Amino acid sequence: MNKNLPFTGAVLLGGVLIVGSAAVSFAGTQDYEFQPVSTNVKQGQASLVSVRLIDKRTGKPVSDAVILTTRMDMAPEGMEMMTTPVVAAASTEPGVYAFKSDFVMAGGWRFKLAAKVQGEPETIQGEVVLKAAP
Ligand SMILES: [Cu+2]
Repeated sequence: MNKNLPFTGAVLLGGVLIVGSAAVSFAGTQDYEFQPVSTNVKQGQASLVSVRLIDKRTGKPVSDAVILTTRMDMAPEGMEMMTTPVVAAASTEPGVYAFKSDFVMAGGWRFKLAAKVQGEPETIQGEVVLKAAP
């Protein structure tokens, strides 16, 4: 029995290490959330879309994020392959990230974002669902 103890200890230690590092990164990105300023957007060219990035621990907006990637598609309507370009636009207030996009079809659009936040090693991922109408 004694001979098995060191082996058991090593396995336990390995398990703790893996669980520990996963918990740390998971907790970090979970602390942030993208929220639509408004879910309603205007159908047509160059429509404005604004999302707020908040730190859920404080409820405060995060103003120093760098948006890495964006994707706009019609997944909510079963048209995931239907995408439209997104370009950055002037922000209206700290913690709000503004974009322009061409909503060529009315209905539900999914806006996916990835961002880097100061002090957070993991990339923040999020998505919001918008409704385009004339
Ligand atoms: Cu469509």
